Formats: sequence, C-alpha cells, structure tokens
Amino acid sequence: VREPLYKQGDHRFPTNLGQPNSGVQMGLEPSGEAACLRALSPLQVALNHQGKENILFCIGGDHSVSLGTVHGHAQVNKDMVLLWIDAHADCNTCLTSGSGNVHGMPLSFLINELQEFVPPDGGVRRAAAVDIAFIGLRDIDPGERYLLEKFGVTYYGMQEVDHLGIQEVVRRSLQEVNPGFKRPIHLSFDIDSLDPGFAKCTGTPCRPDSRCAKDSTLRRRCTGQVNPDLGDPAQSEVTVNAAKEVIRACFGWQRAGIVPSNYQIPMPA
Ligand code: B3U
Ligand code: MN
Ligand code: MN
Repeated sequence: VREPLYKQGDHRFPTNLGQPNSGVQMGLEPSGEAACLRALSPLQVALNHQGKENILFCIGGDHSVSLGTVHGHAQVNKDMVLLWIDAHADCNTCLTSGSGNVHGMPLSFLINELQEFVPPDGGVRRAAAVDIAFIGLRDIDPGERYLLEKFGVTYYGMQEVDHLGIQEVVRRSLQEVNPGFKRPIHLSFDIDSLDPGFAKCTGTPCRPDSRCAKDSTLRRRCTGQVNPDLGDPAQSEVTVNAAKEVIRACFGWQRAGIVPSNYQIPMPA
C-alpha cells in the first residue's frame, strides 16, 4: 500500500490532501492475488495523499466491523470524511433491511441524519451525510436509495466508474466531501466492490459486468436470444441470468436501485 502508484505532482490527482491522519478498514474475506492487487489501486490513490504517518489499517469482516472502526476513528479525528467503496450502500435500517444482515446496516447507525430511523440509542452518530462518498455501488435496496437521495449523499455507481474511470471517480469523491483536501480520510473498502471474477470468496459477490449489454440495451433497444440448451448446465445458468438482467434493464431496472413511487420509509415503533 505504501509504494506510491502516482508521483507527487501527477496532474491526475490533487497533491494537497494535507493531514497525515487516515484510517483504512477493509471488510475482507479470503480472496486471490488478483483481487488484492485490484483492491490496492483505489486505496493507494487516497492514501498517497494522506502522508506516510499515522495510518491505521484494519482488516476484518464482515463489513459490520465498520461500526467499530468508523466510530473509533471519528472519536480521534472528529472532522474525518468517509469514503465507502462497496457494491452495496450498507445503510439499511433494521426496518428497511430485507436480509436482516447487520453487514448491510452499519451506516444507518453511523450517519447522524439517519438516527430517527433506527431504534433509540442504537446510533453511534459519528458522520454527517455530507461527509460521506460512496464508490462502486450497484446493488442498492429501495430504502437505501431513498435515504441517499433524501440526504443528498454523494455516490458514484458502477456507471460513473465505467464512464469516468475509477481514478477520476475517487478524485471527484474526495473533492466533493473534502474540498481543499485538508480533512482526514476514513476509507472503508468492501471486497465485494471488486468483480467476483477477481474476488469470488465473499458472502455477496456482485458482478459489475454485463453493464455494456444493459446500457446499450437501454439506449438502442436491441434484442437478443438465449438458448439454454446450448452449453453445459453451468454456462446455461450464467447465460440465463445475464439475459434476465438485460430484460430487467429494458423495464427500468437501474444498477443504482429504484424506489417505487409510493415508497414510504418504515419508522421505528
Ligand atoms: N443490501 C443487502 C445486500 C448486502 C449489503 N451488504 C452486503 N450485502 N454485503 C442487505 O442485505 O442489506
Ligand atoms: Mn458489499
Ligand atoms: Mn459492505
């Protein structure tokens, strides 16, 4: 992580990120070498500008580990900003969560503005919505999308990553939540933000691919055909799933999630 990818003065990145304080926490499950190499790239972008001292690195899982790391870091650096690199938004409340998994909820307890939606005293209230940027989102639940929009949280999904490139997305995210680049950064990286082709060993792998099909289908309304009888059963399943995704895209499914028009956020009793 410490070996710089980009030299100081590289025109692609801001060079005045200032504070020599940052925290990195990875919700990491076992993964291959390729996944680790991919993971390090965005980490390096943020860390290279944080100075070389006072960096805390925590590897753990599942991602509910962030309840402790974000809370702890925010106690030391009260003005920190949070970069959340993940396929998921992890801000379900206990009531919006469909799975009941706490690793999909940590930010509902950590974001100040969401405290009215979680049980009293459940929140640790450590970060304001304006101080958070999400990167890599592609599997967002309706309640999560609702909350992101309601509180104007900065987020870049895979679509933006595709169009702008990960480096530009990281640069813009930092610029939005950390203008002047003077504040300490907490980078929370979920291994499932990677293509499962590179990091399969995670509880909820989430493919960033077939996006070309979805995007071009939306734009050009092209048609295709699938023959599940061709290929072996495994290939057939993959093909059918891809077809389903393309079809859903034709009917308005977005990787950033959708909120039904009559959606109401559940309130705690
Ligand atoms: N949003 C879903 C899926 C999920 C969130 N985080 C992970 N998966 N790793 C949920 O369960 O809340
Ligand atoms: Mn995730
Ligand atoms: Mn996560």
